[in-house]
Amino acid sequence: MKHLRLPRSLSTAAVIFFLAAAASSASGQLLEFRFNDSGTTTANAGSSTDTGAFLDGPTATPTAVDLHGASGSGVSGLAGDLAFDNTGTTWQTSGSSRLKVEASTALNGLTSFTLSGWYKTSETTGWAAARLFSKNTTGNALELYFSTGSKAGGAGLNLALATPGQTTSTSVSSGLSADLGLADQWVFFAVSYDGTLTEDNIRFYYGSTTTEVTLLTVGTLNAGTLAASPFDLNIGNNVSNRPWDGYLDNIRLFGATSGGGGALGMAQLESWRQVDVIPEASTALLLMTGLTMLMARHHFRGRRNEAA
Ligand SMILES: [Ca+2]
Ligand SMILES: [Ca+2]
Repeated sequence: MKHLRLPRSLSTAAVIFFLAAAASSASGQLLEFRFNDSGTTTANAGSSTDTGAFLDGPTATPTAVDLHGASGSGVSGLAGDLAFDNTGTTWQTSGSSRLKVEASTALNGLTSFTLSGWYKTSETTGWAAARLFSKNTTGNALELYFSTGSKAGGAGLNLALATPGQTTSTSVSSGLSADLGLADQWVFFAVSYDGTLTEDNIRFYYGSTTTEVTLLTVGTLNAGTLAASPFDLNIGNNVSNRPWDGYLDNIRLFGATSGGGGALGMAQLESWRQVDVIPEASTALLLMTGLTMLMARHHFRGRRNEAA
């Protein structure tokens, strides 16, 4: 009978470290909205103190609303997985409902970051100008929005950032992509920014529930470190009239205040995609992998002791 042979360097401590590292993959994860709760607010599972509130109506006098979708409306489709349902809006013409992160501090001082999440809509046209993320629309400090979009023509995402000293932002486009424009199914999106680099520092990615994360476009936006900003971060709209007319789920911000580590790579993003698609299976697989390594380690030690 053949036995699994493991390198001598593999210790139980290393296995435990592996499990701990896997479990703490949330490091640098500042915002995470999964929407699997209820009411007019929603929990932020990230490390920042920011909180999310669903609002509708005029900026000065908004109304608290519950924009949780039904059970099973989330990316996994499992019972208990809810999405942010913003379908009550109409593209660009009406609807101010949004997830408001009041006076968000999560983006302040970041040298690198990644915005990621999932969107889904049955609407086939009119995506242009819809906001996924919007902070400080007056100066367009940071926005991620559709530059164009329709089921037939594909869609493009724009990341806009205000560089230091500018009053208006500069934007970079993902270009037109059929994969970003899929209607009636969940689309995984991510855009990373590495402010420690002055060129080729923006990357747009996409994926789906059945397609692995793929790099779509590399671009340049020389904006350096993000300035501290007292403004609200709105998700799924700007302040009032650029709604994403559809569903959103598992909205995340990763970031670092020094270095480029906040700009996640394709493999890291693919791990998150897999966790989102089959959360239970991913957790079970992780635990099984760890247990198998531990059992193999103890078996190997047992064989060594027999041979000694
Ligand atoms: Ca969810
Ligand atoms: Ca609608």
